[in-house]
Amino acid sequence: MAEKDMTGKKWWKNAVVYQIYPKSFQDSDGDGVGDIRGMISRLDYLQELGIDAVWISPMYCSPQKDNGYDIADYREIDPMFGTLADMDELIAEAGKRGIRIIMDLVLNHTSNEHKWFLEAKKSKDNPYHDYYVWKDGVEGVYPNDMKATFGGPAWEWVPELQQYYFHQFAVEQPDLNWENPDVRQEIYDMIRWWMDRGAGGFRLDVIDQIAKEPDLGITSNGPRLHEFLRELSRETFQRGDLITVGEAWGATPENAKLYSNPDGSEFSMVFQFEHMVLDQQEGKEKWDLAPLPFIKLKKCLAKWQEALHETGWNSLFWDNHDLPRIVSRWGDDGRYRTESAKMLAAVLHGMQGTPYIYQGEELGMTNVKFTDISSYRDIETLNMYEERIQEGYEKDGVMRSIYAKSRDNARTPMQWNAEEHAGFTAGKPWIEVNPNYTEINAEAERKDPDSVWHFYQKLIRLRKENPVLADGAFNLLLPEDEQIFAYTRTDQETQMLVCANFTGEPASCPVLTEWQDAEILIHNYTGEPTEEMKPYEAVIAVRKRG
Ligand code: TEU
Repeated sequence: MAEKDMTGKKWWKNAVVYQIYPKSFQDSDGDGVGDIRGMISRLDYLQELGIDAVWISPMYCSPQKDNGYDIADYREIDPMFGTLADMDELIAEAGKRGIRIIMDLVLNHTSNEHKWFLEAKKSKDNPYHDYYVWKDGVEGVYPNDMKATFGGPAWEWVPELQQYYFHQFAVEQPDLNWENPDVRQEIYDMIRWWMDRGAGGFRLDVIDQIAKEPDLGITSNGPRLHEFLRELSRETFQRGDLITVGEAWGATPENAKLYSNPDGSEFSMVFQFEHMVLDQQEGKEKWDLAPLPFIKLKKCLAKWQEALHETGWNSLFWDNHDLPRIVSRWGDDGRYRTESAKMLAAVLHGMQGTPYIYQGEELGMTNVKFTDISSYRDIETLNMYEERIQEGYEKDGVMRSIYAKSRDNARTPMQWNAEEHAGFTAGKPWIEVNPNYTEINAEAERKDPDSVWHFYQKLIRLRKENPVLADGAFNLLLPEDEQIFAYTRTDQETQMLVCANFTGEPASCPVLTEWQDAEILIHNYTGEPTEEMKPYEAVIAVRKRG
């Protein structure tokens, strides 16, 4: 795999990444949990789809309180997923198919079962004590009122030490102290170790939260953040030809230019989430649903396109393992499921940046509605349910929030075929399969040339064939239109039009008349597109400039 193409561009600017949530992708041994050998058996599927890299959520040794985002040993694979030898084989087998493996690095916190933490809580003079964030105090009087993302206070009392430790996520996920240079060196060493094993890139979990000053209530974008990131990058990533992506819920267009500085001093790109928090009540939690004015979404995406053009690099995504399924969120998972899934894909893949596809998105997989809370598995969902029921919220309302936003929407098993458990496992799946697997599954979609799957395959190919998709400037058309999402991408020679009806009603789009003579590259309805766009219709067209 060449480091740079002829124009000196980074390879990942033309790449499409696929995300695997290992617990739910493919089980090979019948224990109901996905594993590495299962992944290896599906590499041909991924190659056929045409993707360049796979980001895999954490598979390190972990007590699995947060499905692997609580790491107990960064240099071991959890036996549930396989062995280090399996991992080496996965990297090698993927490599043979031109696919790089992107590892997930959780560097903000470890598991409370990590040996560093077990040592740290033995005594204040233990060499590992300062690996974590502590505060002297008295039992029951919290250092301040900071809350943890998964519920409850962000401080946990350790009676033996008469101290609190700080945790932004679960109690079982103590925060690392990045101020301590030993912590940073241990981390760099571990990353280099994975680079030597052939990791092709890294996704960095909640990376905007590593530089914190909990005393001051600062947990995101702390003053030393970019200093730490530049050191991290220099000591590790810059020694290889990697793709790196930082997860930053607190990213703004301004700091995204630092994270994804074209000089390579930090990462290749960031995940920003501004478009993912628009459908919640301002100042409240994601569970507090609010209708989303489409124009807000469109303007938000356009703003990011314009801001990072030639000054940074976007990552493009609708879904991941923490988010509800896009077709249920902003499409129509009933009557127009296929059309709307394709429309959403076209709008995203037409933009500038590196697209990410979350497992099952290429099938138009939908949210799930388990009627009983006991079918849910996610710590965030379960803690919220408990908390809100105790606070007196009405159960139906809480369930509605779960149906709309629970992370388990994304975590039901991959739907491979119409056989029992969707072909995911021969055993009992750790979380139930979405009952719609008999209709929505990979086998059926691969046989059907008009499926969502084939549409994705085509979009991925388009990105390889049309340099304007990687480089072209973005220009939003019809900014005030309440149904149409239309934009152009323009470079020296070419202009491309992406035009989509974001609603289930017909919509008039005069732009399409102006583009009548252009070549249609992709279209989610049969027949010529006309000014009258059908529900969720989407078109990508191209013409030479002149
Ligand atoms: O997510 C970061 C994060 O902030 C999420 O907890 C987010 O707020 C939540 O999912 C929204 O519902 C990362 C990982 O992607 C997530 O799976 C982990 O649970 C979390 O970090 C802690 O490591």
